[in-house]
Amino acid sequence: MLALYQFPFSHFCEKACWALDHKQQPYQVKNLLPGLHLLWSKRLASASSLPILRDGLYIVQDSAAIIDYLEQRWPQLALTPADPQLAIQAREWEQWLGNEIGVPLRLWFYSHVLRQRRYAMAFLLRGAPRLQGRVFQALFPLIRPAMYYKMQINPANAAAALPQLGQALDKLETALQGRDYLVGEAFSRADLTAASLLWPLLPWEGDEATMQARLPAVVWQWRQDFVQRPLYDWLQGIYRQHRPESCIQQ
Ligand SMILES: N[C@@H](CCC(=O)N[C@@H](CS)C(=O)NCC(=O)O)C(=O)O
Repeated sequence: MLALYQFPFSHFCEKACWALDHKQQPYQVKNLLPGLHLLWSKRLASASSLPILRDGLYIVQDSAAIIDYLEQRWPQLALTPADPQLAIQAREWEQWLGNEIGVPLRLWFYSHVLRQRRYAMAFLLRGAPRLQGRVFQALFPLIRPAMYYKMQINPANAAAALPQLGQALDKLETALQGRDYLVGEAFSRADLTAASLLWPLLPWEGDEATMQARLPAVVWQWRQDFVQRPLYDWLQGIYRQHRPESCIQQ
């Protein structure tokens, strides 16, 4: 059975989950927490980051590499366009979206959410096993600075992340004007990447009020501006049409 080691709140992990669900491959999910995840990731792979996919003896780290692996192993329900030029475009989008949306959104978001313990816990402990959650809470004073360090969160970087993100969202929105999909005429890994990296902006547990209660006011306000954009309609539409039921086996 496939196993996915992930953070249940991470948009890069959502990308890998979605790809597995798209391929209709049952898998076990191992939900981990920041800091404590090192016990697994360091043992399994060369770097520390999640998601990591285990398929028997094969270990695949990084969401793009996971999609490549799934494409090779189960070519049906393809996520990479068959046309080589379109395949290059889809991969370029995927990389660009990770760098220009995934990373700055995360940096700016955590710069606010980690500041106050109650927001950090409300976000990071979603879906966490109880015992792990207790250990995490006890270790949080040590884990928080490590997270700041790992994501290079400091006031200057956090301030720079927001305009970088704004420009990237403008570019993405422009590229989608009059189109359903980023590359060619069909859903591909480019759309899956864009939508999953914006997934934290969809209502948590499908409920706006729950989301608002768990976010610092400044983040909630930014998200409320985001939902006015045509890009938000696209995001909702892609989730509605292309995000299948999860086939996770717990
Ligand atoms: N390029 C990687 C990025 C993955 C990534 O940044 N993962 C973060 C969570 S969103 C992580 O595991 N951070 C902890 C660490 O690197 O030890 C991918 O697409 O999988």
